[in-house]
Formats: sequence, C-alpha cells, structure tokens
Amino acid sequence: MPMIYKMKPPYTSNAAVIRWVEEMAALCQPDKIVWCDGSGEEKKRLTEEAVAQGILLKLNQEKLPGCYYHRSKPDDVARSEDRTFICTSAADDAGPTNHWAAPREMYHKLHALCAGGMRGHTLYVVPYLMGPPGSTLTKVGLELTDSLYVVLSMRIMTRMGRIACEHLGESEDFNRGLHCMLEADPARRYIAHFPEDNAVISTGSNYGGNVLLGKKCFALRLGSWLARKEGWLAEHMLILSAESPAGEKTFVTAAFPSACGKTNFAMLVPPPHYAGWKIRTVGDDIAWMKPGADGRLYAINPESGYFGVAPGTNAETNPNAMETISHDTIYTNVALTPDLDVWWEGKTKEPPAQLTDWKGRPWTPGSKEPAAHANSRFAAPMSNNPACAPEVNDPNGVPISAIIFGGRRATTMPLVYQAFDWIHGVYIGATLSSETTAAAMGAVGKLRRDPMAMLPFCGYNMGHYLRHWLRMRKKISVPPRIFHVNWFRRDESGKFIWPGFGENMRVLKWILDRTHGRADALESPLGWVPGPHDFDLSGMKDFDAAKMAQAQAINMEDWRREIMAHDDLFFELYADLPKELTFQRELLVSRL
Ligand code: GTP
Ligand code: SPV
Ligand code: MN
Repeated sequence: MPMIYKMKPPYTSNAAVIRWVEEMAALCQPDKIVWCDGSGEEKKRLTEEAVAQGILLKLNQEKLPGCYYHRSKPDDVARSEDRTFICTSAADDAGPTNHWAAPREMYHKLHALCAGGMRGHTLYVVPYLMGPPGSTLTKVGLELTDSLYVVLSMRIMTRMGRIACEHLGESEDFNRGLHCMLEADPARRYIAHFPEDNAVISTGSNYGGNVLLGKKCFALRLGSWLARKEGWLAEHMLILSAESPAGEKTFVTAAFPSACGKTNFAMLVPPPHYAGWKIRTVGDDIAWMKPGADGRLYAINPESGYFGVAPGTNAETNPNAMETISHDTIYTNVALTPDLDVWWEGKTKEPPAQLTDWKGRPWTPGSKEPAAHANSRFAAPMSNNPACAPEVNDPNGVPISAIIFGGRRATTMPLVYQAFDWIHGVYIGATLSSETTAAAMGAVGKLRRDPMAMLPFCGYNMGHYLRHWLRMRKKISVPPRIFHVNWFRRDESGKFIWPGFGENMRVLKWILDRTHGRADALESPLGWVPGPHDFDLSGMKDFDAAKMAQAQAINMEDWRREIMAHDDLFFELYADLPKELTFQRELLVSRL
C-alpha cells in the first residue's frame, strides 16, 4: 500500500475505522485524504474551496447570509430507483419489490468502477451520527466521498465529525459508506446496499438521496434491515409535536411518499382559529421508533437537517420553512435572480421578470420550461427552524400517540379516516398508494402502491417487512392509533378540494381528539370518519359542509377499482404476504 494511504487520523485510534479507510483509499487512489472534524473552521475552509472550484456559488449574502447554490448535472437531479440495489446472499431476502444483486458480483463490479476513481480528487472521511448523542437508538456511519457538496451537505443533515468517532470508541459497529462521484455518469450509477455487512457503495451520482448516505441508504434501507433484526422500526415518517393551549403535548408521526407533504406537515402553522396551539417539528423525513419500557412507541429523528422540496414553498404555505432557509442553507437546482437571490415556482405569485434557470440559461415568465427543477431542494440545519421541537436532542425520543399514512390521490381517497385497530392500520399502510412525483427519476403522476411510503426505501423483503409491522404490535401495549389522510383530492375542474397546509390543523385536531378519546366518529366501510359535529369547519373561507362531504365521499365504483388495484401488490408479494392482510382485504370487501 502506498505510504500516503497509511493513516494517522487526527482524532480516532479505532483500528477497524483506520483499516477500512486505508483499504478504500488504496482502491480509489485519491491525491489526498482529509478527515473531517465538523468544526466551524473546517466548514469555512471547505466552503471557500467549494466556491473556488465552482462547486458552490456564493448567494447574495445580504439577502441570504451563509447561503450557497449548487447546480447538479441535468441527468442527476433525483433518486435513481432503477439503479438502486439490495445485495443479499439470498434473492428472497431482498424480495420482489427491490432490485437484487449477489453481493460478491456487485462488490466485484463496483470495486472495478471505483479503482483509481478518485485520482485527481480528495477523499473526505466523514464520520457522522444518526440520532442524538447518548441515545440507545443512535448509530454511527462513516462516509468516504470525493464530493465537497456531499461533505458540506452531510454537515447539515447529520451530526458530523469528531463527535461520531467519540460515540463509536473502539467499536466495529458502524455503517461503511463509499461514495465515488465518477463524474455523475449515469452509465456508472449504482446505489448498492449490502445489508449483511451494513455497507453501501454509491457511484456515478452527486444527487442528495443517492449520495447523502446517512439518509435513505443507511437510515432507511439498511436501517430497516437492522430494525427488523433488533426489534424496532425505521420509517419514512415525519415526527411532530402538537401542544394544546392547555399545554398538553401529543406526538404524531406521518408516512407520506416522497414530495407528498411531510416537511410541510411537520412545520405546520395553525390558522388564526387555532390560536394558542403550537406545532413543533421533531423530524421531517425519517423516524426510528422503538418500544419503551412503558409499552409505548418512542421515536427519534436520526437527522439534524432538512433536505426539502423548494417548489411550492412560500411565506403562506410554509412560513417556518421560509425562515429556516433564510440563512446557512445550500440550495440545489433552484433558479437565480440577477442579484443572486433564489426563486422557484410557487415562491411568489408573480415570477421575477428575469432569471437564470436551473440549467444556467436565461429565463423569463414567457419561457416554456419551469425556472427551477421540480425536485430542486434546500438543505438547512434543523436548528434554523423557529418551530424546532426541544425534544430533537432527547436521547429517549418522544412517545407516539398516532401514526398517519397518506398519499397523493386525485380521486377515491377521503380527506381522513381512522383504522379500526393496529392490524387494520397495517393493512391501510400496506396498501398506501400515491401518484409519483419528481423526487425520483421517471414518470410523474403515475399511480403506484407504496407500502408505508417505503417502496423505494425498504431494505429487505416487503412481505417480511409487513410481517414485522404486525409482530411489533405484541411489543407495544399502548399502540398508536392509525389514520389515513389525503390532502390532494381534486374536484371535477381539477382543483384541490381541501385547502391543505395550515388548514391541515383541522384534520390533525380531529386525530388528536380521537387519540385522546374525545371526538366521536362514524363507522364507515373504510374506517372511522368524523361525524358532522366532530370536525371543525368554523372560520374557513370557501369551505363548508357540502365541500367536506365531497372531500370525504366514499364512491363505490372508485373503491371497487381500488381494491382490484390492491391485488397488483398482493400478487407481487403473495409468497410472503402475511395472511392477516388477506383477511383484512376480505373484511373490507364485505363492508363495502
Ligand atoms: P420528500 O422530502 O421528498 O420526502 O417530500 P415531503 O414529503 O417532505 O414533501 P413536502 O412537504 O416537501 O411537499 C412536497 C410538495 O407538496 C411541495 O410542493 C408542497 O408545497 C406540496 N404540499 C405539501 N403539503 C401540501 C398540502 O397540504 N396541500 C397541497 N396542495 N400541497 C402540499
Ligand atoms: C425523498 O425522495 O423521499 C427525499 C429526498 O426525502 S432524497 O433524500 O433525495 O431521497
Ligand atoms: Mn423523503
């Protein structure tokens, strides 16, 4: 091994860490190795380097202090689900909904791709924590990357640097993540997970979900594998805290597929009618949940920042997000104003007269294409959020009273209903569906089943995953109540029926009342629904009982089609589908 790859790391003596970094360096052959410590001095230095190399553009510092801009390659702007692999010895462990490859073959292929792949580049060693320091749920990852954009983003999204090695000590239990950019070449793009080794190799991309390895790769795909093994849940869920005017705090999680409203719901600002209520954000994308000694389910947010969708975000829809991203934020693929401010579709009612679009071309309101990419994003530290919950750093996590599932459905799905019990709730989650969004490469607006919003993120056999959910019930004596919502139902003219955003507080309020046994409900074929006097519409503009009936309508024709569509998933999973779900389907048919 060449001497420059012999390690004397500045802050750890962990032999397993050192050996692995040496091996990967010898493979990728970078010109230089830098161990990131997570300090402010380091942030300043690396940011300056990123600007000097043209990786980041410094934005208008008067309007956006500490903010920078990154443009990715036009064919590298969203997660690449068809290049994402679960590599287990047995194909059955990856299951029918994942792309599978044999670990040995995938290692062979990717080691060949990475050989010398960092020549001319610097290899950054990025140790990071997923979860607050001191929590039994918290885990350590190490990402080796040749992307400064990744380093600076990981610094926002995780607790990064020396702190992670301190947490690790001499243990060998850490996630091994290798990211080799390879010019973001789609032909060399692989996001390969090796659950049996708690390892991931990502090549040929520089886009968020493909390369910020703590997030989807570790916290969800490998996390879900570990969760089943260790008896907990790793989920694609926001976590919010709702405090009533009387000071009663209730914690809720919600699983919505990508770009279906998690960040917005987690940052909800109640309308004036709900003065005195405080909604605070614990997490906006991922929840790790474990049964506590008291029989309740406790959740932590493993992340420390938000990698959020820019389009649609504005001072009315999400004022907390606007405040969060007003400083110390990295923007990716949004549009630029002439004075280096940022813009995206939906930021203001009237677009600016002149912009530079996300591809770097001049743009005017007459231009045919959107100025910002539909999946343009911000990365901002959660500490910027004026509504950040103090519990984010609580090693015990927060006790969850309700779990909400929801998708983007133009038809069929009512605004809100409640499962009869846990098993019925698992069925509702398992059959969750949504129109696809720009968060993944491929068609947008296509209806697909997305069980628990985990279709792209479940690191093992989906049938086994659903069974794990059913089994968890036995470890939780006080199970969260389970609900389904749909903010996205449309009327005949194609307009959203429900106003959404802050008004979602009304739905949340009914959910909270139900979990506390305070609101009545009617029994519908789908589950419990609000009765006419249990859902508060007062103070709403242009929304009355008739509109509510439209939002809640259960149309038999639609539901006949819907249940047939459940079969697509059930056929796919049939070999491993828990029988409870088949029974639930029969019960639903008989109720309809
Ligand atoms: P990921 O980060 O991809 O996991 O997305 P997410 O689930 O956090 O979705 P996000 O909150 O970023 O919302 C995605 C898009 O949906 C944005 O354009 C939002 O403005 C829009 N959106 C969010 N909530 C609502 C709502 O209640 N009603 C409507 N009509 N749109 C919403
Ligand atoms: C998602 O697609 O669900 C995201 C964005 O949260 S990414 O991190 O790119 O996966
Ligand atoms: Mn997400």
